[in-house]
Amino acid sequence: MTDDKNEKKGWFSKLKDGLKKSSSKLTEGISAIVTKRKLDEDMLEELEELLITADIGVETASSLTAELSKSRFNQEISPEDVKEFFATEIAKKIEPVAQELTVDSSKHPFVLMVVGVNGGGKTTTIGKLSNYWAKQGLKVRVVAGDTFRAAAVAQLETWTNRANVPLIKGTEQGDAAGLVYSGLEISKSKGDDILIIDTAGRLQNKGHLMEELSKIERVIKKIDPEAPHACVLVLDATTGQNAHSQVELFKKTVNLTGLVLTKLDGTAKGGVLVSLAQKHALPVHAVGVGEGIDDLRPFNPHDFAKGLLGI
Ligand SMILES: Nc1nc2c(ncn2[C@@H]2O[C@H](COP(=O)(O)OP(=O)(O)OP(=O)(O)O)[C@@H](O)[C@H]2O)c(=O)[nH]1
Ligand SMILES: [Mg+2]
Repeated sequence: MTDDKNEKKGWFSKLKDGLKKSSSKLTEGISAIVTKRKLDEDMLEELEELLITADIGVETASSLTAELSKSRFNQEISPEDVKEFFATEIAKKIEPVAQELTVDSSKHPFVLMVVGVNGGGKTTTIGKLSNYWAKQGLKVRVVAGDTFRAAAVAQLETWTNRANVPLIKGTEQGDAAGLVYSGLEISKSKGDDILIIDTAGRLQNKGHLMEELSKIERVIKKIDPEAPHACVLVLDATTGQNAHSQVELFKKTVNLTGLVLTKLDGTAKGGVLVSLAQKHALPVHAVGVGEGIDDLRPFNPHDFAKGLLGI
């Protein structure tokens, strides 16, 4: 998740490429709508519909077009002007939620729990984060709290091996909360900086798995009442508006502190990040733009908004 200047350009083009499916829908739409020279009611209405179909959310879409109307109604306008205007306004809207996941160094360890539905990208994100923090010289350890799915531990181990961080494993189908409890004890005794807890993917209809999550949270608190210090929900951007119900669902079970949005490469639904930011006011820590170990980056609202509008 580095963000230094040399890498900045490469990273931006990667984000822009990733968002191409989302942005081409918007830019082609804008070019098709903004054909007349002066901004009128019809154009505004069509632009609003276009923004809604790009998953930006109804409220945000109408507020963006209202602002455009206020500043440019009946004035000459080009598709480029509209793109620039939307990119600037979107960046302003999402700026408040862009907060990097910071590790509180006074905690030993800083406990990070990672939750989400099946296949959202939890394990992959943990692999990327472990690597990032380990490279910074922090002592990272991971607990394979997904004891539910057979191949889960092996998959996680591939990542922790790559990142060169230790992994705590239990038995298949074993008690996840028990494993997390002993994992945290070990981590404390070793003086780790960070303990990351992977969990099994779960859906609403799997009540026992949701209950298991709150149990994990409870056993962590027995050792450290302030932990977990962060509980991040990993959301797959390709699910579009469905992401909202996932946030609501997990909020009910655990104390969510932030979001990571994965698979922004190759989705036409990247706009959902804007409506998520508006609706839930949860920090967006990072975005995933690929399956590689370096394909997780801090969420930069300006880059994202530009990428979304294909600028
Ligand atoms: N293209 C792309 N693929 C990703 C990204 N993040 C994760 N994936 C892929 O998504 C798939 C699922 O990722 P996992 O990390 O296994 O997801 P999970 O949430 O741990 O899944 P479960 O443990 O089954 O709940 C894998 O094939 C990953 O390589 C991303 O940012 N971009
Ligand atoms: Mg997993």
